[in-house]
Order: sequence, then structure tokens, then C-alpha cells
Amino acid sequence: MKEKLEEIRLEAESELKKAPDEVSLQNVKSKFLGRKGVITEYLKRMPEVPEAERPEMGRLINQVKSFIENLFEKRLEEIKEEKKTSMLLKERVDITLPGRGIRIGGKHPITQVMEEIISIFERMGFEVVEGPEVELDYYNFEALNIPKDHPARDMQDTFYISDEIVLRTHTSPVQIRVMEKQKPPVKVIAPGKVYRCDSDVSHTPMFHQVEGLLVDEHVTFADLKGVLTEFAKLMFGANIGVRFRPSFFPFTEPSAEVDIECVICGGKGCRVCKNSGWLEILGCGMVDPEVFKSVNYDPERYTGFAFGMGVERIAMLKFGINDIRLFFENDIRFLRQFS
Ligand code: 2NL
Repeated sequence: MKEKLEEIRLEAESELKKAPDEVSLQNVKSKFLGRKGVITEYLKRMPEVPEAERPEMGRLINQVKSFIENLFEKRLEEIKEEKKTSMLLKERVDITLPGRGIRIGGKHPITQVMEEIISIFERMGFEVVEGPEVELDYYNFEALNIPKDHPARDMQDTFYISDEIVLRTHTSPVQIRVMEKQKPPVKVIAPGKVYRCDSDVSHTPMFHQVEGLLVDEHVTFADLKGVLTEFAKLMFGANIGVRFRPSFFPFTEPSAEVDIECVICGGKGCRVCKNSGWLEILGCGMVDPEVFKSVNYDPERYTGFAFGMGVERIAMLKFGINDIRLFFENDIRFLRQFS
């Protein structure tokens, strides 16, 4: 009996030590100590043992029982530890690998060019002014000497909100509002969104404009030429050729358009400049006396010059882009090239 118990103890020891996981360990324990376990069977059969031997027998059985229980607990701890170690190995993170990095966004090319234009005129002493995009017909047309039958007021170009209210077609109305409130000297630029009912490779229903206005006593066309030549050279490089070409606007007299030497062919003639060697960048002129009359400025005392340019057009020339719609599609592959 004693020998048999020792055999059982050795068998239990070897099986417990070999158990690879919690479930099989539990099964080994049940096999020896469970309700139908080997040790339990021994305890049940105690009455068969001669009375004198029972205390000794009970002691031996309990010894084997607590041996198995202890070994079970020890092995259970081991298995848990093994499990933890293998989890840690499996989930190991190589902290020496370089990180993925965060992609920092950039300013939209139109914003960049807009800010560059504004910065050039600010350095020359112009002040930035803003105004409403939904504007009265009076400020957008009437005060600028654009009569009711002028083609620029055509239903085709202007978004009408009602008879008297429009989406501004240029930022000039901002400058009319400034002149209404303030007497000369005036030296402002008006950047912002403008709207025209037009859409193709070079026109979008909304685009950006920067207009400028300088009014004082003794302002001449030479001042206009000096300021705008300087602007063209700061924007497109000190060596760029610049020319002033006569033009017409209802709100300026005389009027001109400013061209720069073609940035693509250098003036030789190409597809972009339509073989002329020149590219138009802005329109300008001396403020028409009719405009001064509508803001109660004395046209005998004051003169001034004004100009206007499309930001998308400047950006297209600067970056060599041939389709204005790219600015509005927000394709990340296009935009990334500017950040
Ligand atoms: C262009 C031409 C121009 C003006 C805008 C202006 C404003 C006032 C009075 C007189 Cl308040 N003129 N603005 C003058 C000449 C040309 O813009 O091609 N813009 C994209």
C-alpha cells in the first residue's frame, strides 16, 4: 500500500510537471484529487484498512494529497508566467524603428499668392480693407460709372440676388465704401472673393481679386507706372520686362493693361502668350472724375490711380498652370506640390 502510494505520487509529479497548459494541468489534478480521483478512491476505502494502520495510512494519503496540491499551485504559477512571457515576445514592439511621421499641411497656392501680393503692397504703404461679397448694385456698378446698359452688367456675367442686390463682380465696391467714409489721402488694397457667371479653362464662377486705390493731390500716371512696375518686378523677378498698353474701363481714364514678358518663352513667342511674347497681368488707370463725383471728392483737387488683378491668373503664370480649375478641385497630389 505504501509503495503503491509512492508510485501514485511519482506518477502525479511527472504528469503535473509535463502539463503544457492550464486545462491539462486541471485535468491531471482531477485525475488524482477529483471526486472520482485515485487519491479519493483510497480515502473511500479506508474502512477496509485494519484499524491499527488507519492513522498511519491517513497521514500518508494526506501527505501525497498536499504534495499534489502544492505541485499543482507551483506549476500553475509557472504556466501563467510562461504564457505572459510568450505574449510579451509575440507583441514586442521594436522601438528603434523610425516613426511614420506626420504630414504637415500647407497653404493653398491661391492663399500663398494672395499673401505675397498683399505683402508687396503693404511694404509700399497700402492698407488692407475688406467688404461684403453680397453687394448693392449701386456700389458694384452705379458708383463706378457703369451705366445700366453697360455689357459688364449683362445677366450672363452677374449673379443677381434681386433687382438691387448682386454678388460682387470685383472688389471695387469696397474702395467706393472707403472713399464714402474717408477723405483723401486714401491708399488701400481690397483683396477678396468675387463672382462671375462664367466657367471654362480660364474662368470659374468664384475667383480672387486684389484691387488697389491711391487718391491724393498731385497723383499722376507716373506714380501708377512706378508702383505697378515695382509690383511686377517683385512678383516675377527684377529682370522681367514690363509694358503698359492702352485699354478701356468705365471707371478709369486713361486706362491701361500691364503686360510682363512671357514667363514661358522669355518673349520669343509661344502657345501661352499666343506668339505675342507678352502676358497680361493686371488692369489699371487714373480714377475717372465721374467716380470721384459719386463719393463727393472734388475732381479738380484730387487725382488717383486704381488697379485690379485676378489672383488665379497671377498664380497660373507664376507656377505655369494651364487650367484654372486645378485650384478648385483640391486634388491632394496637385496641392502637395505647393507646400
Ligand atoms: C482688371 C481691371 C481694374 C480698377 C480695377 C477701380 C476701383 C475704383 C475706381 C477706379 Cl474704386 N478703378 N478699379 C481700375 C482699373 C482696372 O481692374 O483687369 N481686374 C481684374
